[in-house]
Amino acid sequence: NGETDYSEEVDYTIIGIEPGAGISVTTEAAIEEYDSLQGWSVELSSTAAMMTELRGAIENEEPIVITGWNPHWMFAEYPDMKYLDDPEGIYGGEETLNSLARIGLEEEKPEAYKLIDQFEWNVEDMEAIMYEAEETGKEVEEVAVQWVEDNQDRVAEWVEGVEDVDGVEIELASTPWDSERASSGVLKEVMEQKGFNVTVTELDVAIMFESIATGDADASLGAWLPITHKDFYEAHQDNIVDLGPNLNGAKIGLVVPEYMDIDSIEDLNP
Ligand code: PBE
Repeated sequence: NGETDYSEEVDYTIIGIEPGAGISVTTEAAIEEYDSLQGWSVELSSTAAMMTELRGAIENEEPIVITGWNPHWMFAEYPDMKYLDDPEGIYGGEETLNSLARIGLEEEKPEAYKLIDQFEWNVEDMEAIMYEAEETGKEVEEVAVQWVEDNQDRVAEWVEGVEDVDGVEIELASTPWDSERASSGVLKEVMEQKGFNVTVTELDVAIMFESIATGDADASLGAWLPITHKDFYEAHQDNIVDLGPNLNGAKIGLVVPEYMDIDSIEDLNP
């Protein structure tokens, strides 16, 4: 139907990220499901390596297929990219980033529970932090602290009705992506201003969920639902408290540069 067949040019390879990521699991499912991805594989390494390959491809106007998502700075840095249509719905539609708490947190540390439950922001907030860190070379956590200072009106809504505490320890389980460095960094700063003593630990997604379920960690902001972390969520949902979305409008999928004249995953090997 007129589209270019890029499969040989990209060597039947999707450029992916860390093996522990939800999007890596989802991409394996897409390869199983789509006829157009028969014989394809996903090259798993790291987000940084994927971004390096993307940069090289775009500089040379070569075809490339990556695993992409929002919130991230990739679309600010490379605005001429598009998500491929996903008629089978493997990657789902709009995702939310949900906050999770361990069972018992509400009773044992009610002020922490209340604050975490009240924390919510949006894609633009998170991407602003991620993009500034990328552009300036500053740590995401450092930019997050500045964001809290600059957005005290927003912060006021999260801490409404939350009493100050004196050094209550909080273990936040996070994952190793800038999106969660941003949210955890913001929440840590806000909680510390209320007197909490917050530790953020970056874990594989599977371990993040497990640590909330076992009670090793108090809470996490990094559950991508309903699709990206479906398997992990379903494995642990009876042993975690889902506080609902802290961010709406997230998305994952296969992403290509605009100069590739295809629109759908089904066009990858027409
Ligand atoms: N991500 C970013 C992660 C979660 C945060 C979409 C790359 C994933 O598990 O796929």
